[in-house]
Amino acid sequence: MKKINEDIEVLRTQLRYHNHRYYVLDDPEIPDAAYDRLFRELQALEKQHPELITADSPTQRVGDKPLSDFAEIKHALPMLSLSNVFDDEELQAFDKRLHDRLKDESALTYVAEPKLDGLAISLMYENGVLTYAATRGDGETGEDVTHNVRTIESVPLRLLGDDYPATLEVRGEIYMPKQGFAALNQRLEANEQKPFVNPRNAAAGTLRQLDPRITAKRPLTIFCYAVGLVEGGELPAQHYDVLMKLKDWGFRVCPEIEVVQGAAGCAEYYAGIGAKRAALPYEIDGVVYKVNDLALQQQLGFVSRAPRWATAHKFPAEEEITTLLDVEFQVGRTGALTPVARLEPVFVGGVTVSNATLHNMDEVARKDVRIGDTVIVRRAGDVIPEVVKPVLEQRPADTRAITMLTQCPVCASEVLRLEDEAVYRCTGGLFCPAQVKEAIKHFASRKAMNIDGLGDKLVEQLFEYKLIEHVDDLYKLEAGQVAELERMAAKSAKNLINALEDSKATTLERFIFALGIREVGETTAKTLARHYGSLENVMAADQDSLQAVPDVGPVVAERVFQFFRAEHNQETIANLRALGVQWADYEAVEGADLPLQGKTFVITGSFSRSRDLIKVDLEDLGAKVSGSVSKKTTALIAGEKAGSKLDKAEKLGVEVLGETGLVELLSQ
Ligand code: I6G
Repeated sequence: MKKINEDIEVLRTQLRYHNHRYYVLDDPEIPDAAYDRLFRELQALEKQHPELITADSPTQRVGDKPLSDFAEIKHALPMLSLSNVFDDEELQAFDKRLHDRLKDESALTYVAEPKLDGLAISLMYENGVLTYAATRGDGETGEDVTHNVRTIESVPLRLLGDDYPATLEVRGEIYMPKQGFAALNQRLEANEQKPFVNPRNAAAGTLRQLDPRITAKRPLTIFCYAVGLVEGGELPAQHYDVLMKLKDWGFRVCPEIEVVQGAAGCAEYYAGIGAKRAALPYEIDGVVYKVNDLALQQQLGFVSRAPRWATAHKFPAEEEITTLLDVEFQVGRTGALTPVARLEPVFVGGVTVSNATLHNMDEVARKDVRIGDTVIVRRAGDVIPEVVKPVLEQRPADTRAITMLTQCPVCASEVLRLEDEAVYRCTGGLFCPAQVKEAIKHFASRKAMNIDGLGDKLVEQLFEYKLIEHVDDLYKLEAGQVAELERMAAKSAKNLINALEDSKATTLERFIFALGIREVGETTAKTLARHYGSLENVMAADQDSLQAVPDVGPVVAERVFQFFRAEHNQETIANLRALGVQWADYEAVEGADLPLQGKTFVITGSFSRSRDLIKVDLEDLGAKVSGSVSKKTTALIAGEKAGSKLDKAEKLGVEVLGETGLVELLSQ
């Protein structure tokens, strides 16, 4: 029996170690299959000897019975809230208050951390074993959510090391990563269940599940940020060192945390995290600054249930309410008319917004928006501001319906909606200055001719002063003319002429993409270039030939065919070539298909090299690389830590290749 108990403990220690590597450090040491083997071995031993099962065993994360209710837990120490600052001035005032109170002029050292948009949690450990987990509740008393928190793999059931205090309360934020949130909502929608509005609600809803088996299936995780009650042990004297200690004991601590100096250091951190915000894998709503020195924290104390030594610097709200004053229509490159809301200016997402897109008329109808409505406007990150919906409860009596125009607002040509399209279009084509201007912007853009320095504003000016009327006019520009424009001078004009000159040496796929043929994006342009080898071949292709190109359907074939039949397009192309635009042709691969032609792959997880490079390799062999798994997927290329895409591939019976399989595929 002693031997069995020892074997069980060895397995538990190994499993805890690998769990920590995988869920906390994001750095697994062994493959999933090896972990599963250890896990099953432990399960088998515990099944034979149920009397040896302990609550902190890695097998005991999911209970098997739903609860009927949540019990209440009185916090050992109150869970406080944080004061807020909303701008630099308030941040300076916060810092000054601390200096005044401490009667010390020298810069304070702060720990700056992202403020997660999740749920505050208190985790209590006695002798290194998790005894309960409670929500914040009213700060004095929270709800006992131990059964659910135990299912979160990144919450240790037993602490690592041996220098933790006998009683240790750890506080942190439970949250749902953005990717897991998207996958969960997809799953809910596929099962005709209501999706969650945002990751915070999803995390809250999941944590307040009475059935831990449901929680266990949802991708919750934690960042720990402070300790509460500590008895029977010593902690370091600086907050940052406490966080590092928490890491040693097996807790997940946010990797973005930094030690900064003074209010200036805080402000710099805030700007840095703001710039990174959209790319972070989790939602944050601001940053938190805390005085690093715990003795100073104690000296500063608390005021009205919030610590004086910490504050949250909130990001500006991403949604605001304002009035929709009018709607105008913007004409795009393909003639599509986009309804644009003119708004009572409102400060949202850090800028003043007076225009927001309404996308198209179907969206206008779906959202039931009218001129005069009070509307919710959203601006998140660098995304174009949009009207989310009207506040129907505040609709005035005299609102007006938004109606489509019958004539283009720029060239007065007729506006039509084709049967199979969601948008209305101006029928003016290249007669419409708005469409030509947008076509030139597209031609100059990074993924097309990549004309450095020729941004939208400059195109607007060149157009306004009639220096260009068609794309080929760009290559007739002279430095002297350009230097006359607003915000331009001799040097910037010369740079533009040089950039135009550089852009003349291009590739066939870039040139095809730059032409702005409807429905021909980067990928189709590349496919056409590789398939036909030369522009002459693409121009001469009939619709049957075009439809035989992988991923070119009847609509794209028709667009490409018609584009090259139009005389003005032929003329523009001839002019561009005469002005020096050139590329190297490919060997046409028509008929002799590339080895992976017609096959579609999805790449997920992490590999020994970047996914972009793998994509390029596959595409060079003629494959298509898609973002989502479907029945049509040839195979899923799954690296380490593949998530929901792997589940979906397995469910649909799609072949799955690991990194070795990929290497074999490419070498074949
Ligand atoms: O609500 C909170 C979020 C994040 C906090 C907090 C925090 O630190 C990163 N820290 C404290 C001390 C409190 N609330 C009270």
